[in-house]
Amino acid sequence: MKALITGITGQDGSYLAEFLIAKGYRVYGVVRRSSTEKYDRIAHIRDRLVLVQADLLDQVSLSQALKEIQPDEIYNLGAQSFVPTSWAQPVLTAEFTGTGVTRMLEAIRSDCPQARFYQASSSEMFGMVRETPQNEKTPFYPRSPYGVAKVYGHHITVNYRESYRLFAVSGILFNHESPRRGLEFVTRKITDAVARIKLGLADELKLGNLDAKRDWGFAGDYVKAMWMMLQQDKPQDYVISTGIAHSVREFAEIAFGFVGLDYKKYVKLDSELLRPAEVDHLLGDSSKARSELGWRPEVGFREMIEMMVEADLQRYSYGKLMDENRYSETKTKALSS
Ligand code: NAP
Ligand code: G4F
Repeated sequence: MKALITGITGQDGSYLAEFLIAKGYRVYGVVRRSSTEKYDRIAHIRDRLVLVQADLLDQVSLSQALKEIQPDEIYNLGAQSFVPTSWAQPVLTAEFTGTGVTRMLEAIRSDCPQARFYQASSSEMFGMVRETPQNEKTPFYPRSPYGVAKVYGHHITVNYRESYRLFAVSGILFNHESPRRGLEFVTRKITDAVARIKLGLADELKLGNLDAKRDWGFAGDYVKAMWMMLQQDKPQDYVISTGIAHSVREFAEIAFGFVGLDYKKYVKLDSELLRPAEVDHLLGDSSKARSELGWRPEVGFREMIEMMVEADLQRYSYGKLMDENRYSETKTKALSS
């Protein structure tokens, strides 16, 4: 089996590539041209991947890639995925995250219509939620240019399925995190700061809305659901979530608490980090995925936070000491004091 992944250099792309390689797939990853390569997240599997240059902004490059590779499965994870940037770059976000989906679907339609297609939709589409919890039938009310672009990507996927009978599905995934999460997202921003503060490299953390609530899961669990959706007899859309929401404040409390610190002493509120329109509370109902796909999350909230803090502590300890023995000693000290 051949799978093509856009966004392979991102958090989800790297976990999905690992998962598919372990299943025996030949994995092709779309990368865009850049003056410096940023392949950190896939460095450990680089020799088991085939990287192809293409861009969601460029129809010709997508068609060429599909024509040559003829993948059985296509996972469209590429996007401008950071919500605040979508206010600063609304048109580019619409192109990457919205119209890019149509370019990919058009390439599939003309160059490999038999391929199964997964679109990375988002709980951000629910925005100012119409009901709680949110399921596959909950109406959308996006609150950012990113959310609007994802709604477009979602509907065009459904439309191409219905218009051209493509096997095209949309996974509506709630927030999912990991040690590979980008440093600008709130979870990783917190765990990174906890590590730096614990090791004496920083003394405060500026955050925006501490009361926002998200249904946070572990990225490694969520990429399995993407694959499961493409193994079904019929193409359908699924919500993927844990069914439990926590606030940013609770996340910070657990992350700081894990290394014996009180978040209240370090977290400073910065009004510059508040958003023009906020999504206050997301909570997903993934019962359809649980009953039809047999999917369920395996890593819990606290376990995931601890994994992220540990990884950031290791990263900074290693960079600071550059010595294997002293490194593990410091890590143990940091965790036990
Ligand atoms: P991420 O870490 O920000 O990765 C985004 C990926 O998209 C990167 O590989 C990036 O490549 C690539 N990309 C950006 N613009 C592109 C373009 N024009 N052409 C081709 N590739 C492009 O995002 P993630 O957290 O892994 O999320 C994966 C997908 O799921 C995204 O579509 C995101 O919107 C969606 N999603 C994420 C979550 C979540 O909680 N993580 C929840 C719901 C939905 P570069 O390395 O070159 O920048
Ligand atoms: O971590 P965030 O930036 O993630 P957000 O906006 O929920 O978006 C993520 O999840 C979506 C799924 O619902 C994805 F589609 C999207 O691609 C992305 O992966 O912010 C989470 C919450 C927000 O309410 C924000 O206002 O945390 C709040 N927050 C408070 N202080 C902060 C900060 N967010 C960031 N990034 N930085 C802060 O300092």
